[in-house]
Amino acid sequence: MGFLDEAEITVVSGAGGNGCVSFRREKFIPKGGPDGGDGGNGGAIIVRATGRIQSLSEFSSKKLLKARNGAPGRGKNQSGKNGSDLILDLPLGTIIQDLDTGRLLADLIHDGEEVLLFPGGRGGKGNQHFATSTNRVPRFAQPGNPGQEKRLKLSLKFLADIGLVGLPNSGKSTLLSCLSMARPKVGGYPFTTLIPNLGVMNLDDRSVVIADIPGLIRGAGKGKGLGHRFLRHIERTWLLLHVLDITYRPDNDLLEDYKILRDEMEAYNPALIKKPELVVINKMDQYGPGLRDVKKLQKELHKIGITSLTISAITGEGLEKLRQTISVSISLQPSK
Ligand SMILES: Nc1nc2c(ncn2[C@@H]2O[C@H](COP(=O)(O)OP(=O)(O)OP(=O)(O)O)[C@@H](O)[C@H]2O)c(=O)[nH]1
Ligand SMILES: [Mg+2]
Repeated sequence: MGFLDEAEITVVSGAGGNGCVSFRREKFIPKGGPDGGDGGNGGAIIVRATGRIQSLSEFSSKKLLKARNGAPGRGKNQSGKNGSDLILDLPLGTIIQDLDTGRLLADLIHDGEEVLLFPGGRGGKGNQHFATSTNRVPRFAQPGNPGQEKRLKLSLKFLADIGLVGLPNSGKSTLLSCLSMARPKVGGYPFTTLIPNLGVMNLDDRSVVIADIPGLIRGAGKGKGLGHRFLRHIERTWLLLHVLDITYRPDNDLLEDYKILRDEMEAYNPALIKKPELVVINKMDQYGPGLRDVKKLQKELHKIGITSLTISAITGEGLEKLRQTISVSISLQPSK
């Protein structure tokens, strides 16, 4: 199944069942009182967050979803059964809006969290409730209330702690596989990653979620490469790892590569470049004559206030230091 992070669906809550008009019929009691039961309530629309799914792809085909109607009441004061609720399991980080008004209905950020979007129609009362001293034979009952129909917009924005950004082929996915159990596709060509990947890193006593997104190039904001829409999945992170490839364009300025990416991030959402960031200079196993002087590069980065680390995601060099540095950043974060 493909990856989908936006979907529009229509949901309908269940109608309430009608109340019943009925009278007791018992031997030796010719005129029994009213005994019509109440209609059951219609099923509600409920959304539930789950960490088991990471895409809205099932909604590419499921566009109309309905809760069940309540059953009508019956004689002998029997109430109709309530209609079952429609529970939509959505990935963590899904934002649910009313498509027509734009109103925010829910933002699912805790695993297992359930939010009732709107209830079903109330069941109607049976005629058992309507007997009075002046009207002992009420021949009417309440109808059930109808269900509601709403168009919803679902938008997924991953709830990751750390985002991996960088030009294509810089080694983001390789790094994700070093830091977590995730095994994203890795390839020696640009745009190997076509959809975002999530991995979980165990660090000290907590789990840190890392998001790896497709590489960005200059002009991504204008649709070049895979565009920049995947940046939404790092919007909720608190730390960015910006991966630079030391072997990339040896005759060129790596600082320039760094800036290209920052400009693209800023154009998408200026808040992105205000996030704490660590620059990770990768592929140091290939470091040698003809490549950019890494010490000088680190000094230049330092001058503009950026901490950088050198690693090789292939040999593992520098990864322990990286984990420690991430751990320090975590301890500086206000607790979640
Ligand atoms: N020599 C060396 N190669 C590396 C290192 N890290 C990654 N690579 C290689 O670089 C290539 C690209 O790696 P990926 O992890 O797919 O890069 P990416 O940044 O995820 O690429 P996109 O998904 O296309 O943006 C692969 O051939 C990797 O094997 C490293 O530390 N040293
Ligand atoms: Mg990749």
